[in-house]
This record gives sequence, structure tokens and C-alpha cells, in this order.
Amino acid sequence: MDRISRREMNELLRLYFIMGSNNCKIDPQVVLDQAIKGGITLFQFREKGTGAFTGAEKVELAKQLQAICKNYSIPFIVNDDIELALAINADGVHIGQDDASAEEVRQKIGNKILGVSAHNLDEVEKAIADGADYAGIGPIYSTKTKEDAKTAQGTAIIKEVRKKGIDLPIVGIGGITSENAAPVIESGGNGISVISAISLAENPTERASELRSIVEQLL
Ligand code: TZP
Ligand code: MG
Repeated sequence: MDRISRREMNELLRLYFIMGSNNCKIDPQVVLDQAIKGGITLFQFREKGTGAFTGAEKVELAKQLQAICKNYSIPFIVNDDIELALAINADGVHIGQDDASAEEVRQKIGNKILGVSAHNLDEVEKAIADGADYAGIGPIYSTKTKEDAKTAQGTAIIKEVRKKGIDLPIVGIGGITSENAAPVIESGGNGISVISAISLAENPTERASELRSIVEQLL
């Protein structure tokens, strides 16, 4: 398999759902299944923070969620844990600025999808040079979900990246809801990524469907 094309990556980023067990009030398997039925286009397993599973339990949950994704042909991305991603043959890896260097991760994962979190133009340019397939930019809005999240910076950085003529696939992250999703796309984002908007929704299917249609209407 070759590296994913920009066109295909853009499609996958439309509604990128991220989740770990501590983001859910009910079984994560149920939440994921419902989210997929509502129209998410990509999934990231992000098992970290207070109460997160580690070791064999983490691996088991990853495999279960991966199997659900496979059932519906939704690509499965692993946050940070390159060894896990390789062990279960995930579709890709997402890393932050404090994790292993993107260049090294690209070497290790071959042509799997590589996503990098970026907070400014320099980090976006470095991510491209290191071989990232997409950048997650944020936090766009303030979030309670990530314990060590940086200050919210709005959509200005997405506009700045596009103004520079950079066409790397970009997804906004952080505090995105149905109410504030539109500016992320209007600023040049290829999609939105959300945790709590879907993971804590009363009805993840309806919420995902609503978010997806907001994105589709603007693209
Ligand atoms: N990175 C920046 S903000 C964030 C991550 C992982 C958390 C996003 O969660 P939510 O619930 O969509 O604000
Ligand atoms: Mg990380």
C-alpha cells in the first residue's frame, strides 16, 4: 500500500471521532458502534488520562474497538502508542508534539496514516517535512476533555496555514460542537475532530449525524 493520498485523507477527516474508555459514561464499544451508525469517517483510540486502561486491558479494548471499525470499514488510528498500533496492525498513528519525533514514527510505521498535533505554522511545516499525512490543529475552542490542553486559539491558525498555500489535510480539534463547528470548515479545515460532543451525547448516532451534515453542507 502506498501513502494515503491527500484527497482520500481529506475525505477521512470529515468527522473524526476520538475516544478512550474514560471519555464514555457507557460501554465504549456501544458508543463507537452508535457513532459509526451516525456517520463518523475516522476513529482514533486515545486511551489516556485518569482511569485509562493500561497493559493487557488496553490492548484488549483496542482490539475490540478495531474490530467494530473493521466491520464498517472505518480506519482505526492509535494515539501515541506506536508499538500497539504495529502489534494490532492499526491503520495509523496520531502523535503530539511531546511524543516520539514524527520523522522516527514515519520510519517505524511505513505507509500507515500518520497524524501530528500542531499548534502553529512552524509545527505544521515541520509535520509536513517529517511525513505527516494530516495535522490536528487546536485546541480551537476551550475543552475540559484534555487535562493538559493549551489555551484555545480559535480558527485563526487554520486560516493562516491556508493563506500560506499549504494544502496538508487539516482537522480542527478542541471543544467542537454542533454550535461552533462551522467556522472550522469555513476557515479551511477539511473536517472536525471531536471527543465529548459524541462520546457524552445522549444519542451518539444522532449527534454524529448532525455534525456530519454540518460539515458536508460546508464542503
Ligand atoms: N487535543 C486538543 S484538544 C483535545 C485533544 C485531544 C480534546 C478534545 O476533546 P473535546 O471533548 O472534543 O473538546
Ligand atoms: Mg500524545
